[in-house]
Order: sequence, then C-alpha cells, then structure tokens
Amino acid sequence: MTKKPSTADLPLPTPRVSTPEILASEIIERLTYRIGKDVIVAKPHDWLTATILVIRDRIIDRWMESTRGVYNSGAKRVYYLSLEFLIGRLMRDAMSNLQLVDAIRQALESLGVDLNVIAGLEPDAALGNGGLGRLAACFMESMATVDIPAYGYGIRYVHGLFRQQMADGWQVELPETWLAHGNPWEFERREASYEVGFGGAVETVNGPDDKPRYLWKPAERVIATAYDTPVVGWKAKRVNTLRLWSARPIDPILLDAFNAGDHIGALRESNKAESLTRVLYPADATPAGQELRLRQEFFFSSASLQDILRRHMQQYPDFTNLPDKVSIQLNDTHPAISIAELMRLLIDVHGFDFDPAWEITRKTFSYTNHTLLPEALESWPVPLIERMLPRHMQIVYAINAKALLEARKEKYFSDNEIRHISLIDESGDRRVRMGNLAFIGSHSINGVSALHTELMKETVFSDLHKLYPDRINNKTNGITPRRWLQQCNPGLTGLLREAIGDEFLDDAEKLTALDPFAEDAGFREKFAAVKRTNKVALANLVYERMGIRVDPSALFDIQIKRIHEYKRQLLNIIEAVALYDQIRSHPELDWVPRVKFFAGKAAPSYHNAKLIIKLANDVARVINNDPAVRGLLKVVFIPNYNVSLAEVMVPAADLSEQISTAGMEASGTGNMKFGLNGALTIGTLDGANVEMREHVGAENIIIFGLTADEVTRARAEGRNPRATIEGSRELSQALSAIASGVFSPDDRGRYSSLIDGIYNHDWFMVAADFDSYARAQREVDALWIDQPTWYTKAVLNTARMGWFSSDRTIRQYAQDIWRA
Ligand code: NBG
Repeated sequence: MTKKPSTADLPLPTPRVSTPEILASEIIERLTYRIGKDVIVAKPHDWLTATILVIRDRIIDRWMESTRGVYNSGAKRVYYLSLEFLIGRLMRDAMSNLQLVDAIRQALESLGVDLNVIAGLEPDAALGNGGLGRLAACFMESMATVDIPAYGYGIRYVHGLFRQQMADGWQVELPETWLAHGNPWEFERREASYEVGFGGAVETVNGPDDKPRYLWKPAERVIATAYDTPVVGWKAKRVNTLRLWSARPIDPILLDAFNAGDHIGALRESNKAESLTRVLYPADATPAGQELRLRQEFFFSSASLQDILRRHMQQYPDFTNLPDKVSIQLNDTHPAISIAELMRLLIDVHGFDFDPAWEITRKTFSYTNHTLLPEALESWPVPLIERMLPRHMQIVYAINAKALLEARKEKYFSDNEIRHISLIDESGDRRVRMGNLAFIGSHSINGVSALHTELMKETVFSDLHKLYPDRINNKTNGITPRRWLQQCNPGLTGLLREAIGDEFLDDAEKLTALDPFAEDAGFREKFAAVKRTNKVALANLVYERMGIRVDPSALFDIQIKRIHEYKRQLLNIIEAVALYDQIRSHPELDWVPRVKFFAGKAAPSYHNAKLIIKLANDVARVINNDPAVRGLLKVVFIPNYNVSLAEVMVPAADLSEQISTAGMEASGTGNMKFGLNGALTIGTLDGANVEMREHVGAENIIIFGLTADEVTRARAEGRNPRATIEGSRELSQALSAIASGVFSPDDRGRYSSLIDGIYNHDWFMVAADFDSYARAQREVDALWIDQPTWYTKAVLNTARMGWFSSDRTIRQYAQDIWRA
C-alpha cells in the first residue's frame, strides 16, 4: 500500500527552460492548440495571445510556489482593497520581470514577428481614473518584488476608463473595450463565487444564549465570481494575485417569463446583475454619488471579505487570530463599507459578540486617504444605506454610539467636535461619512506625502486625530522603477548600467552612485543623447497621431494628468498665451524654442475641466499657425492619455509641470516618474514635490508660488484678485485676450465664465501665482541655454529619485502598518 502524500509534498511542475528556440516552439504550440490557428493564417493578435500564453506559463510556475509558500509558512497575508487598478499593458512588464525580453524578441524574430508590433496591440487595461488607481498597480508590483504575500481585490469592469476623442477640440467620451479580444492574462475561478445581497430586511431571532441575533434577509442577491491575474515581481521572486470580481445573476434567465413570451423581462435580473460590474465610474476626485456606485462598493467589499474569511478558515480554527494573519488596506474610502461587512460576518454569521468583533476589525483594517478636497469625501444618504444595506446601517449606528461614548467619556470634546467625529453628518439631509467610518474602524490611517499627512491632522480629521492621536501616519507614495524606468526608458537604463553597474535594478536607492557623473561632461552628453532619442520617439508619435510636427531640439515641457482646476492646466495655458504675446512683441530677443505638451482626461460631468481642454486646443490652433511665432512655441494636446502614452511621454520630458495650488495635491506620482527619467520639475510646494526638493536639492528643482499656509491665509482674508491682475500687465493682457475671444472667434464668449472665476474669487490662485510662475519659466529658459548646467541637474534628478521607488513605500507599509 502506498501512503497518500500530503498536499505539501505533491510535486510542482518542472520549471521551464527559456532559450529562444524553445520559446519559439512553444509559441507555435500555443498558436496551434490553444488558439487553433495555422502559422500561415495567424493574425498579429493571435501572435500576441500565443506569446502571452507562453510567458504566462512561466509566471504560473512561480505563482504556485508563492501560494504554497505562504500556506506552509503561515505568513501574514496583505489584502489591498481598491475600486481601481490602473494596470496598463502587462506583457512588457512580465517579460522584463522574468528577464525574458531578449529571448522572446529573438524567438519572435525567428518566426518573422516583430515584438514591438505585437506589444503595441496589447490593450491598455484602464480599470482606474488616475493617481489612486495607478498607485494601486505600482503597489501590486512592488509587493511581489519585496516578497510580501498579497492579494489585490477589485472589480473586473467590462469597460474601463472611457476613450477620449477630440471633436473640434472638445472632449468626447467613447466606450473602451479592453476585453474585445479576450484577456489571456486572467483565469476565471467559478469555484470562487460568493453571494452578495442587497436590500430586504433584518429579522431578530433568539440566539443560543437567549441573546438577540440579527438575520439579514436580502431581497436581492447576485453572484460574485473571481478572475485572477498573476502579478509577477522583479526577477520573479514572487508572484501575487490580483483578484477582480465580476457580477452574475443567480438565475441567468427567468424561464417562466420567457415561456410566457416576455423575452426582455426574462433577462431583466440578468441584466441588472451584470450592469453592476459593467463600467468604471469616470470621476476621480469627486464622488460618484449614485446608487450604482454604492452597490459596486458593497459588492466587491462583501465578495472580498467572504473570500478572505474562507481562506483563513482553511488554515485556522477560528477568527481570533485574524489580525495576526490578515491585514486589509483600504485604498481610499471606496471599500470603507467593508468595515461594517466584516462586523456583520463576524457577529451574524460566525457568532461573535460586538466588542470582540470590533477589536478584531479595528486591528485588521487600515485606511489610506488620498485627497482632502471636501467635495471629494464620500458620504451616503442614511435612507439609501437603510434601504440597500439595512443590517449595515444598524452596525454603523452601533459603531457610532461606541465612538461617541468614548469621545464623551475619555476626553473632553465639545458638542461641535462631537458633531465632527460622528459617523452621521446631521448638517443637511442625514448622511453616513465614509471617511469617519474608515478612520474609526482602522488602527492606522495614512496620508500619501508628508505635507498631506500634516494637513489631514489639521483639517478634515482634526477632531478624530484628537480622539485617536496615534493613528495618523505618513507613507509617501512611490512608483515602480521597473515600469517607470527600465521598461519605458531602455536607453537610459542601458546608460545607467554602463555607468554604475546593475545594483540599482535591484535597489533603486543605489542610483545615488550616479551623483558624481553629473559633473562628467562625457556622461552628460550620452545622457542628453538618450533624451533626444526619446524626444524623437514622442515627436514621431505626435506626427503620426496628429499630423503636427514638433522639433526635438526644442525644450519639451509636459503636463500630463487628469484635467482639474486645482492641478492648474489653466495656469500653464495662460502662461503660454502670455509667452505668445512676448514672442510677438519682442522678436529681437533670444526665445528658447519650447513645445508645451498636454494630455489628460476630464470627468464627463466636469464642465470647467472640459472647457480647459477646449481652451488648450483653441490656443494651440492659433499659436501653432501664427507665422510671427516662427515655431518658437508650440502647444500640443495629445488625445486619450493613458498609461501607455505616459510611457512614451515621461522619458521624453525636459520639464515636468507639477503646478497644483499648494495644499490641494495629496502627493502626485507623475512628478516622481519625470524626475526619475531626468526631467527638471517646475512646481509648487505641494504634495510630494516638497520631499522631492529635499531629495534632489533645492538647486535642482524650480519652485514657485504660494505655500499651502499662504493659500489658506489668502483664502481666509478673501484677497481681491482684481488688484493682483491689474498689477500684472502680462497676466491682464493674456486674460483679456482669452476672455474677449481671440482664441475662440467662433464663440467669443466661450471662456468668459472661466476667466470671470479668476477675477471674482481665484479660488485656485491662478492670478495669485501667475507672476511667480512666469518668472520661474524664464529661469527655466535661462537654465536651458546653459546646457551643461541643465544636464548636470537632470542627471542629479535621476540619481536622487531612487527613494521614490514604491518598493520603499511598500516596505514602510509592511513595517509600520501591516507588520508583515
Ligand atoms: C490622488 C491624489 C494624488 C495622489 C494619488 C495617489 C485621488 C482621490 N487622489 O495626489 O489626487 O498622488 O491619489 O495617492 O485620486
């Protein structure tokens, strides 16, 4: 008799060999047997899929090892709950982290296929809006890299962020269909399916010890099914899982209705369920507000928690050790309802009393805040939660009672302070404040830059901070240097390896070894040559997509990010108009040739943001076609900004625009990507710019404008922008030109409301900061003329940005928050 082997002893597949010959034969094999195509009829998309399948197998080998490893070691798992993962393309990332780029390129070459061509066909997975979603994607890669057992949980939106098209300079939103050709990276896991309920009522029954127990009887239920994507870290040390939920109906078709001839009604339930995970809400810093959004939030929270508890139960007898084995990070308040859901599961399903359940919950959760904009803080009407999640509403009230009692008893709090701490906002229609729920239900609350964290303590969370003074901490954001240096800038990576060896590939902070090369003229020239190659690539892209020619020897000045008034693309455009005036009035001066690039999407309902896009295009048309400018200034708005476009633009930038109104950008992460790739930053003392200045040195970054404190003061004093504008000839001329229709002859009043806003209140300090910004831009020009000095600073930016690697950020989360 043979003994049944324990599962831990069952063999893993033999790791694959990856010579170009073997890879080529595997690609043919996948093409034939998995896709069912003969080589001679295979389309580029088929080659792409076949190649991904070959890469994927190599990831899977490591995936199984990683998963078994945690199971056997009993290590803590980290769960990153996020409504957004702005992933981008995965093939290059995976190849590079597996160190297979050259082998795959050769394999494909031997088959007559160009890697670059098929890589360009991979859809750009845009399951996120902006910084918050891209941060989640960088974190996933870094958690695998620094060997933390982690799962990302989110929603598998059928349609990610909309595709942006320009119609006569206006943004038009078109649906995006990233799944049109299937998704070879993902695995559907029908066995990992959970029911998620909505609505209905709560019944009180007698529990075993005569205590009342509450039973939620949802009126409506849907199934959440998991789709797993493996996430491979640098050198494939570990592979983690991104688990995205898709909604399915319990009954795909109501046969009674169908048989009675109601063919549409028969599919109603099914459509309703599927619409839950159909689209990503396209607003970033403003809450979506609609009921469907809350349904999405609860749907993925509930499915994720059921999954987490099931996994825990496979390994441990009960949940008393949950906080030792599980950390759940809430990416903003979108998953905050998870706190009430874990309480419900522990109390109603697993028989815990309130207090021990609360203790476990608080120790398990932590929360990251990503914005202080008051209009962006999520809150839901009490009647809506009562209707959709009646049991959760009871739990929220119970949590609130506990917190308010603590506030009253343990420390003295005034009525006003108590009102701010409360989970229920009573100031208008009653609403549940998700930020307060996330704060009270977590043991750690972190901001995303030093300044933002201080402002959290002073503003939105000041009273909660007083009640729980040791909870707020800072974790300055980071970016993954694999995607944002190695993959997007192979030229620079090669040059750096030549100069300082390979250590920086494993540890970005080793980039400091480059510091002395800043003074080496020969090295600077090579650095400049790489930059030029990247600028040529961007110039070609602009010509191919837009038919506009830009000169790669001009200064490339780039602002790419969501379009927002606080990010102040408007300030940049007004400065372009002022510069345009100057170039025409002073043709005798030596103007530095400059191309101002913009790209970014506006929330479809954000009127002013869309107007700013139109203005950028209107100004571009006039400036680019005016012979008096002699090509010294060009303005280009590249449509449909996404991760892949950023990967071309970031390496090509000379100047990075990080010019938000101080105190309003929580961190920024684009700022870090540009700095790492050797752009100089022109920016305000906002978000992570403050720390960038500390790292690269004040002489290597161009800072201008009001500080956060000064902005607060200016707003409080209600200064009169009109006086400021009249005091600045350049500004007042630029504003009148825009307001009077110089750039919009077809509709002269198009921009009057936008410009009136600056005259009347100037909330975003465009007028207040204009002169300081324009002066800083002329400093940039002067610096550019002195190319050796410019490149000394550029090299130092690359050398000193290693600290902003998301590996560092993740290590700090692991050490201080997750203790993983
Ligand atoms: C954004 C901030 C950025 C920050 C990212 C990542 C939201 C709500 N916030 O400044 O605006 O870099 O989060 O932390 O998207």
